[in-house]
Amino acid sequence: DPMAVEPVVYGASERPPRGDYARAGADYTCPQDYARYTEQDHDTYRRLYARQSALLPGLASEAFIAALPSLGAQDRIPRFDEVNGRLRNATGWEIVGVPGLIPEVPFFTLLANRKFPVTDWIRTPEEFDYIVEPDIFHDLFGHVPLLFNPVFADYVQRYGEGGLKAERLGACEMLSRLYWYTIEFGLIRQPEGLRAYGAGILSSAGELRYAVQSPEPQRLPLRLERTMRTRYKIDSFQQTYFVIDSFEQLFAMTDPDFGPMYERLRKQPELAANARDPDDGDNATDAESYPGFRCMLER
Ligand code: HBI
Ligand code: FE
Repeated sequence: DPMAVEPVVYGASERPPRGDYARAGADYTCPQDYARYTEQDHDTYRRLYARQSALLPGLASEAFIAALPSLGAQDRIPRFDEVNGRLRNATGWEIVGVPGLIPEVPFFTLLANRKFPVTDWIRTPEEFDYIVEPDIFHDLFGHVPLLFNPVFADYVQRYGEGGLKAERLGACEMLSRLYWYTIEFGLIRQPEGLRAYGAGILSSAGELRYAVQSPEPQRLPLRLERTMRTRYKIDSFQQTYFVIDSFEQLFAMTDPDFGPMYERLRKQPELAANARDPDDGDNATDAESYPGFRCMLER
């Protein structure tokens, strides 16, 4: 019974998954049972959307800000089939309901087929400020807008295809770091400065300003091998962020076959989330190199 497979959760967590997986099919998807949402659920979504969208200017990537209105409803939980009407037209993607985190292979399979799994339950009001497991707000507000961007949407599908290969090569953990440091916590350089494009940053009230403006974390140019060696934290702000110049650059990085790289990486030690590596020296993009931060350092 496929439900017997415990869904993967980021990192080593013994917490049982929160969603009701009995509702899901063999591919782990389940219909969005819209009637199940309470007025409180819609109110939670409205308040999360209002707070988060007010934080975006100057911190979120312009591609994200431009695409956000495509989500539609702001004062209640959007209907997936309404979002899909627009999303299919834009990039051929669609969102499907899932009870929560799902195992790697079903997850990669959905992405490879241009289907993004969106958790169908929403956090309680008590969890307004922080929730460890992704809920509908994280998935819908954080992940779905950039699926309207053609280049980023192609990257996510390529990631899914790569994930199925990685699973066969026993390289899921390495590849999941690329997901974590791009799709979840990626930063992009714009002419005006750094901006966030990762869903984990964009759906977080606290981490959005921290990731873009704090001098505390290190920020490094995205390089596949450095990133796939770097472990990540699942329940605190990131200590390292990786920066890209464009979604085209990110997509182009997935051109080569990752097989030989995985072989090289297996022979190299992993790096802690806050590690400094000798090779970083000439690439470190620490606070000084971003004029925006100098003022903070001089304070
Ligand atoms: N499942 N629903 C869902 N959403 C994710 O983002 C997700 C997942 N399962 C596995 C997973 N992410 C990570 O292991 C990726 O790095 C593959
Ligand atoms: Fe996510």
